[in-house]
Amino acid sequence: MKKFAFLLALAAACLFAQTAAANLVANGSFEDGNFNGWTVSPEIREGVNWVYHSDTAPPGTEWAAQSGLYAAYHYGSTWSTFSQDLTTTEGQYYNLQFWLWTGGGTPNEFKVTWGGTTVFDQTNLPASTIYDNYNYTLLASAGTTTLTFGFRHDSAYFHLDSVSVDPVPVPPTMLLLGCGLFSLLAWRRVRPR
Ligand SMILES: [Ca+2]
Repeated sequence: MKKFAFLLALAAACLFAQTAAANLVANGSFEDGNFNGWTVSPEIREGVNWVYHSDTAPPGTEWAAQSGLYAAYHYGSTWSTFSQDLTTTEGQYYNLQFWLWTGGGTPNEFKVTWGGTTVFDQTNLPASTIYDNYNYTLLASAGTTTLTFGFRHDSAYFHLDSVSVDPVPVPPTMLLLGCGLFSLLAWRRVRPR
């Protein structure tokens, strides 16, 4: 009976372990009020690449943050990047999510890369009326994955906010199968001979 309880606890622990997940992106909502955690190229400078405090902007308007009080901004024809090295697990899928406001006007270009692979690259995006949500499921192929946002917006602003990268949970059926096999192996080891 004790062995049965042990195996039951083992299976429960196996299932519970799956629920732990955290955003890998440091300062993804820019609520530090700056670019802490990010590498910005070619420079951090107000009016080019900067973090803006939006408490005076009415919610839902262009100069409001998507979440919290701060968002990151790019303006101008200088190609600029915000990037961050993430600690990932090779073979693990991740959900990348972020929110972008496009000021409109041409030319503009917005590009996203994941470990050097282009996820999104579009020129002359139309003006936003609300922050647009972008969502991708991506596979990590190394222990470190660089996430990079690239911008050019000659006559208006890009606003980036609420960047998150979370491990994609294993599908429940696969998890149950894995836990079942693990418990079965444990059972074979502890059963009386
Ligand atoms: Ca924010």
